[in-house]
Amino acid sequence: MDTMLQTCATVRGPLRRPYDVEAIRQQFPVLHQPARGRALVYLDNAATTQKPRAVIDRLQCYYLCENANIHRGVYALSQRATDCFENARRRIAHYINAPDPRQVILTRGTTESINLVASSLGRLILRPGDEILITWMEHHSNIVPWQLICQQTGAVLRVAPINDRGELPLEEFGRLLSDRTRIVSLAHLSNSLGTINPVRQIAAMAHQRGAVVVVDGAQWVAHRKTDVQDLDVDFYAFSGHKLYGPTGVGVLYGRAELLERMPPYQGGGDMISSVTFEKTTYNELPHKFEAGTPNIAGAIGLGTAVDWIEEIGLDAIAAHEEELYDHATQVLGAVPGLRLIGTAAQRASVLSFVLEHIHPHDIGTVLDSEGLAIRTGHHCCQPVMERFGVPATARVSLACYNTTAEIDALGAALGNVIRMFA
Ligand code: 7TS
Repeated sequence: MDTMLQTCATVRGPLRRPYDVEAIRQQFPVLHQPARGRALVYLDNAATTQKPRAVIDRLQCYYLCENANIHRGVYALSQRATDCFENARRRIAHYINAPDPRQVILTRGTTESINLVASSLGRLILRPGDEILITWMEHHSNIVPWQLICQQTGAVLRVAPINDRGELPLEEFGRLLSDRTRIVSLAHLSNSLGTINPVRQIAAMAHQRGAVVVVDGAQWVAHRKTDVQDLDVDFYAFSGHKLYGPTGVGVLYGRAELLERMPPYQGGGDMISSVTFEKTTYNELPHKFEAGTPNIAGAIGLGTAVDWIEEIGLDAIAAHEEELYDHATQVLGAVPGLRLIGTAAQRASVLSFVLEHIHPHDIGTVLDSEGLAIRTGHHCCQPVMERFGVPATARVSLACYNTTAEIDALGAALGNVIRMFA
């Protein structure tokens, strides 16, 4: 047991400076297995990232020596699990520069975080005829929850258009903001186009009209620094699994005054202060929004994931990924008949494309036969596909462990696709 506990204390990854992509790759066991008889080239990081050994070990360690339910046991094991869980919350709060860990609600992921705001804030502030403004580039999980609350409250969903490069023109966005706009919700980084939205500027515009600003940070948080105070947004949602952490855990950061006023999202254990059949009073933040036993191991694993990222340094990761992105843009640009979908001046991490006369699923299938994992389809952004007049795209998305050699392998494989379908 002593050895196990010792292991638990030392699961963090070693410092790597300067950027040593091979050393980083060594920390990802899944990357070192063959795919279709070749070396796996994993380029579907927008769907989910792989997990470093530090995170996998931390999960194992939790179940080996710390597992107990939290916030309720007087015994040592439960107190230890509670400490680990709350410590993870503090590390996550630090990662996004939240002023107080009480403003970090642990959810199942981005989808649940957005549903929580839509349902709870929506019930608090929306009246018939009020407006919610989203953008044309949103993931379905930043569209459908707002449609649901519109149906329940009589509010109206407005959609800001995007241009042919996949950017959000701010003049048009500004024209759609009105005195009826109560909520503005948008992606920080688009999962289908790679567009980076000027969130701070948009938040300032929305706040001038008195609207609450919700940001879907699912694709942003693993690639660039996130400072929710500097962005001055009211809510910020993301998923652990796109951040080198476990699945089934995510975050909703919220402004304290709003979270205090909002009604609970779900009822159950841990979210109450007292219950009688006549009246229930609710627990304080963040527990008011965390009904039932949470994903304890997942949250602890996410705490380790953000530590792991901070040890490498997000600036170093961003610089590496920018280099890769430029290289990928060149490699894809040299493929005959390839059209990039999403050419915003500010973009990162995601490259979506179509090839003349070849269906994206065929591209994906041929690439898979050569060991390359990319995503093909609508990426849960059907309105984006409609906007660009394509049924689907092929999408390459980057992470800290990808290499220029992998991008070259992609270029060669796309050459094979073209030869095969010529
Ligand atoms: N928002 C954005 C911008 C996303 O990219 C995704 C997932 C979500 C929300 C939902 O996240 P979840 O963790 O709650 O599922 N995007 C993708 C993708 O691009 N491919 O697979 C999932």
